[in-house]
This record gives sequence, structure tokens and C-alpha cells, in this order.
Amino acid sequence: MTQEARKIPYTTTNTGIPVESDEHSLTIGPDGPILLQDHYLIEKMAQFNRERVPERVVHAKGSGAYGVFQVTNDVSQFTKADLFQPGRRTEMLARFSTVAGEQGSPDTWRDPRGFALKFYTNQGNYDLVGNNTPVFFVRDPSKFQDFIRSQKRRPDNGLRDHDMQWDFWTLSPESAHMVTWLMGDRGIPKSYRHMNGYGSHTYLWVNGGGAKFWVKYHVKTDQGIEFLTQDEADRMAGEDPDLHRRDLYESIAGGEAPTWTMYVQVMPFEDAPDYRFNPFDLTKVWPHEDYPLIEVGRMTLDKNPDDYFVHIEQAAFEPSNLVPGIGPSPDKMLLGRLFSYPDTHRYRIGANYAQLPPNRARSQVSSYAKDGAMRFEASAAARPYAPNSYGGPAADVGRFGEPAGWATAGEMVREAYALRSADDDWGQPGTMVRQVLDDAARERLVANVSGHLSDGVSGPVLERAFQYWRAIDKAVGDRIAAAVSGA
Ligand code: HDE
Repeated sequence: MTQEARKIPYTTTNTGIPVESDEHSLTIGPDGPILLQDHYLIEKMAQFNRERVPERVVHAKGSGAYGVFQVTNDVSQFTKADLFQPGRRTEMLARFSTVAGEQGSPDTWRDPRGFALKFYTNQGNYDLVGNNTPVFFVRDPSKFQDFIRSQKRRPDNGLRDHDMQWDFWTLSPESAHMVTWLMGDRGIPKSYRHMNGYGSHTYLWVNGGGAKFWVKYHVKTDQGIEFLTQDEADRMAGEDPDLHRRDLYESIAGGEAPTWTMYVQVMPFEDAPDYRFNPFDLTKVWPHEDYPLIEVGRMTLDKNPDDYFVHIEQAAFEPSNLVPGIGPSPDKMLLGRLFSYPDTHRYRIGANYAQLPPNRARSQVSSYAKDGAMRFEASAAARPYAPNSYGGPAADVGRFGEPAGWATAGEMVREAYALRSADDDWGQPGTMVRQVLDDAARERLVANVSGHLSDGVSGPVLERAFQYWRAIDKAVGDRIAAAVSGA
């Protein structure tokens, strides 16, 4: 059968020139030396050597899909953000990930899960880069690099090390709330479809009249929360390390598009200074009795990317992508992240990462950026400077309102947040252990922690870990100590 009849294209070089063979390099006689003029062979080898971009330092192993976000409620009284206006439907991209493992690591390791969303709004990209937990391990960006290094591999032997993890955690009591989440059932979701996402930080919303509100995002799974036990997860890590990637891909390919409902908790702007704990502290949740959930809309993931590398590996999420009507809060972690993500993208993908298919805005882009490696879109202006008198873009001053921010003043210091009456590290995890978990979940928590601690944690660190858990909850701490000692 001719190739035409088979309806497959002929192979070409990267520049479209038909190649002579898929299998044989160019030699002098069948047994002879290979010729330098075999440009196609050289192109194949060279291209292969350059197939990787650096993997993400954290959140390296992930999966993602495209979808839509449909507003289902009227929250225009709280924000003028275009994507949250009544009836609006916005295309989007989601990427889910584990945090500490590398590209090939098992999906079912105990770890927080990244929950990164990119909305292609009419006013540029809005990125909500959250996790499947509403809190985090540390509250100052200066501790993040140390924290991550304690979770990843040791420089000397290249191994991960539970002793290092507990050493850092027990010396950083602000981690207690997040560690309680991590060691409980939420630490290993059944699949990416069966977990919630949270914006985690507090953000600022501004409405059309300029009124300000503090908000926290909750993106709840409509598939229901489900988890794997430690034993199930350990087994699946061997049987199918790509379990969660496969599940997401196959569900969407099979026409079962997963959905999530987005809610916000809204705190009036004036409540923040007198709230009983710091509402910007990323290690705390806001009790729902104080600030109930308000529905915003529904997200549906219904389209698998046609190329994993192009759309998911090169996806560049950045908390600094905030659109009119949404701003940062004084959460120091969030403020640190505003710098870090664009910086990592320039290093990992390149200066023109914003032009790639998953990252390019679907709305008008008229920035003055020009040139740089791999640029393929012409500059937006023939005269690349502002102001100019040749029709170049000009900021529409006043149209999008004031910057979404807050008033502040003070001396420069290196200090923790000023403590308030209910600002302690043990209270919320204690409440969670006692009031949110049932007996069976508490039992699994004790087993998960004691199993983890029984694997290579040294004497002094172990002793601190028992104190840490007793500070969260005396009874649970005692049970963990007994389980480890008896192990
Ligand atoms: Fe990230 N984080 N992070 N992080 N993070 C990255 O960005 C960082 C934090 C989160 O699917 C990196 O593109 C700093 C909190 C997700 O592509 C990096 C701090 C939360 C993803 C980075 C934090 C997150 C990342 C690695 C402390 C939840 C994956 C590669 C101030 C609210 C996004 C990259 C995706 C990825 C830095 C803390 C979520 C290095 C400095 C808190 C979901 O830039």
C-alpha cells in the first residue's frame, strides 16, 4: 500500500525537508563510518539531548486539564473582577501536583497536593495557585526554602529522611496545623478528582464602588472527598505510580468531566484589625461560624491537553497574576510568592514563557515587552516605549480603579506578626483532632504518625515529636508515643 493510501504523513526534518530513512544513518557503504553531513541524524541526537526543561523545584509531578468556570451566584457586591460577574463563563486550565517528589515519583505518596488554576479572563489571566489544604507549614517566606529542603533529598546520600522532616517541623511549631492535615486522611487523596482546593491565603476583593473585603477561597469537589489509607497508597505506589494522572486523564477522555464548586468566605475589611487571631496568618483557618461559605461558581474540567509537555509541563502559574477587583493581602507568604513564581518561570521555561499556549492570555495583550529568546509574537507597538506619539498602547488611567491594596506604615523590622489573643500554634490543630476527626480518623492519624516516626527518626527529634503531638492533643500525643515505643 502506498503511503498516500495509508494516510500518514512522510517524515521530515524539523524544517520540513523530507527525510530519506527513519532507520538508517548515512554511511560510506553499509559497514562504513557515519558522515558528518547526515544532518538528520545530528538533528535527532541534538534534539533528544534538549528534551528537558528543569523540573519544578517543588510540585514537579503533576497532571492537568482545560475546562470552564461558570459563575452561579451574584458576588458582584464583593468584587468587580470580570470573571466573577453574574452569568460569566471563563475558560481555564487546572494543574494538580504532589509537592516533594520528582517528575517520576508515585502519585500516592503522603504529601500536600497542588491545586493551581488559571482563568483566561477578559482582563488578562487570573491565577489562583493553591493547595488541597487551607493552611501551610510556615508563615514567613524566609522559612520556605529551609522547609522544602527538609522534605527533599539529603545532600550527602541523596535520600529523603524522616528525621530531617520531623527535625524541621518540631523546631517550627507553626507547622502543627498543616502537619495534622498532612498526617490525616487528607494527606493521600483517592484521586485528584476527590479532593478540595483552597486559595489558602487571604486575598483582597474590591467591588465596583471601591469597597474592600478580605476573602478565602474554597473549591469543593463535587465527586466527594475520598482518600487512600497508608496501606492502599503504599501498594498503589508500586502497582501504578501514575494512578492520579491516569485517573484524571481517563475520566475526562471517558466523558466523565469532574467538577468543583467554588465558595468564598468574606470578611468585612474593617473586621481584620480586631479579629481574635491574625486573619492573614497562613497557618490558620477562619471558622465558618464567623464567616460562612458563599457560593461563587462551578468549574468543570472537560478537555485533556493534546500534548502533556506543551500544556502542563510548560504551564506557568503565578500568584502575581491578579486582575482588577482582586488584590493581595498582608500575608507575608503570599507577598513572597508574588515575586518567586515569575522568577522561576523565566529560569525554567524562558523569558517569553507568557506567549506559550497554556500561558498566553486570551484577551488582548498590549505590553511593551519585546525580543528575548524564542519570542514568536511581534511586539505590540511599532515604537517600543511609552509614552509615544505613534499609536502605542497607553494605560487607561482610572478605568480599572485604584490598585487593590491597603494602608500601612511603620519602621522596618524583622519580626513575627504581632500576637493577638487567639494566636497560638496548637489551638486549631487541637480542635481539628478533637472535634473534626471521628474515632476511626483519629486512629488512622495515630497510625500514620507513629508509622512515619518509626522510620529513621533519631532519639532527640523523636522526643520533640512526642511533645509536639502532646501539645496538639495530650491523648493523641500519648497514643503516638506508646505506639512508637511499642513498635
Ligand atoms: Fe509554591 N512554588 N511556593 N506554594 N506552589 C512553586 O513555582 C513558593 C506555596 C504551589 O502546578 C514553584 O512554577 C514559595 C503555598 C503550587 O505549576 C516555586 C512559597 C502554596 C505550585 C514556588 C510557596 C503553594 C507551586 C515551583 C513560600 C499554596 C505548582 C515551580 C512563600 C497556597 C504550580 C513553579 C503548578 C510551585 C515557590 C508556598 C502552591 C518555586 C517561595 C503556600 C500549587 O516558584
